[in-house]
Amino acid sequence: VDREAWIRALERSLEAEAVSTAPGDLQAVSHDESDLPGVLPACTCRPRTTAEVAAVIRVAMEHGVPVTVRGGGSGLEGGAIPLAGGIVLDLSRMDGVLAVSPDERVVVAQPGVTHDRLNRLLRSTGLHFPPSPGGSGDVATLGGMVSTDASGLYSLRHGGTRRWVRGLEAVTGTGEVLRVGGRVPKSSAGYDLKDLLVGSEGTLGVVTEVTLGLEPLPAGFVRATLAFPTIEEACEAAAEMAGYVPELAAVELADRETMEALRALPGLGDVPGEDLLMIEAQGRPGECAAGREAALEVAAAHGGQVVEEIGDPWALRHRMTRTLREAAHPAGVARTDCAVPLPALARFVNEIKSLAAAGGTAQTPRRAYVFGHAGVGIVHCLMPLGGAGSWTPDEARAARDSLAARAVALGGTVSGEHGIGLGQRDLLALEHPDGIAWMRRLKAIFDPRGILNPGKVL
Ligand code: LAC
Ligand code: ZN
Repeated sequence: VDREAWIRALERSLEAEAVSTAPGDLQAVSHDESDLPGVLPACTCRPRTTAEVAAVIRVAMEHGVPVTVRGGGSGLEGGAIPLAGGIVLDLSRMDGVLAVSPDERVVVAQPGVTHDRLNRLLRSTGLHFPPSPGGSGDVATLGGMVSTDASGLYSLRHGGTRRWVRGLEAVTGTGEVLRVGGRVPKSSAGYDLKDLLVGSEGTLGVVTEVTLGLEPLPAGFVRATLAFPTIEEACEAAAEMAGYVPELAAVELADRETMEALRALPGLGDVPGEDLLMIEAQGRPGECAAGREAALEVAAAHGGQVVEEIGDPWALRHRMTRTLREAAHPAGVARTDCAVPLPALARFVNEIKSLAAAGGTAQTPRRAYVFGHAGVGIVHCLMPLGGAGSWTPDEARAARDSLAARAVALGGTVSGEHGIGLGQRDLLALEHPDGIAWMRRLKAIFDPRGILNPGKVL
């Protein structure tokens, strides 16, 4: 009865067709790209304006209904799963690019614009929004990227989303519209509420508009794939390149197990079965050549050699996450997205391999696929829960916990880029034993009724 009351209130606040309780619509927003179990909400709302978002939040507040915001649904830690039911606020219709200001190198856009679409629209200006979420730029939205401070391949040169956010508009859990930050690249005016909202995964406010800084497209780039005798050598070379070769915009690691899994794909040509680094230098031709040469020199000192026969390394790179997950279908994968300081990278990756080797049998060794953004110390370890080399869920959870603890002990983080969401919630206190209480206090200020994405992050 109560449910009917608040759904009717939503229908009065939005266009009727923007509110749905159709089973197919609920199913579609019940999960993300993680393998965490989905949860059906009671309804979905697809607003077009900030005023409509605020209206939804006010109804939710009045009736104590949980609200889970959803962008492209490409998150990997369950941030968009409507754990407590209630309303899914699907922002995909808020997909307008509101203003581009090339002289200022700024764009203002709604949160539902996808990463790739924004960059396509900007192409004629010669500018772009550099953080790239790897293989999911076609789906990942600006709002979603802001909510996790998403990054990817180019984080070595361009950082994560946070570095590019100038200003935000958000609706808080009180239903108030808040504008934070601004347009200029730098400000010292008071507490930075913008940086608080970036990475808050829909738990403090619903981002309804983003102002982003932009950068000129690189003058050019060169890419190379390098094969190493061992994964330690690959990691050590990555750490050295990231430190000493400033022309490099990306230094990506992929271990031989990952490459073997990709070999099974049709149409990829010769996929080397070795531990690899994939690199990209950006700049003018001379800078690209210098970067490539310096990287090859570092590689050679670690026994690394250029793999000539492989084409564009990113064609392989962009398929890793989805391919490994599909190979473990339907159970899927457990994953880590820890980051460690570069001098500890090889040691950390070795610990992953030792953990994998400590279980399974000689006939059926457990697989731990390792790849990631080695240049910034981010390591994705994917543990299949089904198919070849699988782990039991308990084994995978124990491994994930122990790797997270190691990453923190080494001075790293439990989440380099995917966020805490639901899947990594029990790890946050490891990293922020004191900070977590302050995060709870902030949450209570922005969302006093606890309606925004309950059960996530904290
Ligand atoms: C990647 C995603 C999983 O690096 O972050 O492929
Ligand atoms: Zn990644």
